[in-house]
Amino acid sequence: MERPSLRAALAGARPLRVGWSCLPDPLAAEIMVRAGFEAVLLDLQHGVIDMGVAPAMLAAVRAAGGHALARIPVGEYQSASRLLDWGAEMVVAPMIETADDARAFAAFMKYPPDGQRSYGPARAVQLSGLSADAYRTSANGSTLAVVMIETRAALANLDAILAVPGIDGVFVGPYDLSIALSPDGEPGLDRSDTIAAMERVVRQAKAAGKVCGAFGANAALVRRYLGLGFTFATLSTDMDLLAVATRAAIAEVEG
Ligand code: 3PY
Ligand code: MG
Repeated sequence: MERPSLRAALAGARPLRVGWSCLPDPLAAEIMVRAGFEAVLLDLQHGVIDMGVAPAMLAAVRAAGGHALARIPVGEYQSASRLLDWGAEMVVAPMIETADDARAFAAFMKYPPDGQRSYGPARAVQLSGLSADAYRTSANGSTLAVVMIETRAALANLDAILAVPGIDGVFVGPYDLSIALSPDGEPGLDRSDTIAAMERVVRQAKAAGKVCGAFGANAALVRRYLGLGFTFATLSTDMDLLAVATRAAIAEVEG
């Protein structure tokens, strides 16, 4: 049976299970898929992953049957094209604040006439199983350009950002967003002002017909954010899962 596209999977009956990868290891990313994540996001912003290891990680996730997502460092829009070339199906751009930021990102994500993505997707073609022509003509629609909403400016400019052609969705970073909203720079992942802002993002994104995701630091927050109506919420990180499982295993032995 043909694997559904990421866009179709995101529109499914239940939210996609999405893992978060910081460690630069294809095997670790593959194991997360085999253990139950249907998609894994490679974090090139805060994780240790770089363009040297990302291609092998994207391939490992996809070979195990998962969808491969990636987050670029702040403002490095040219990396978005490279990650698409190596098989990313969604690219997330952090700290987008204005429609101009979103336009600059979208230009690197979409082939002409929609944008200015340069042509060279040999590996993405291989991983897709499509012909080169079929990949080229479907890529603008099948790969997703997702902007992070995590500052006061981004909230203020949200409708203008959502209206930028080529932007397929938004992704809330609740750490940065809550720090930005707090008068004393304190994070608060389920603080009432953070939740109210996230509800607003969901409402506006859905009204614009866009995908909306959020970073979920743990299971309780994932449930909370999905309850607000987010299309998907990523669950923890590989580093945290390893630490949590290690503590639990030691506690089980030692009681
Ligand atoms: C945030 O919460 O600000 C993030 O970017 C998650 O990594
Ligand atoms: Mg952030």
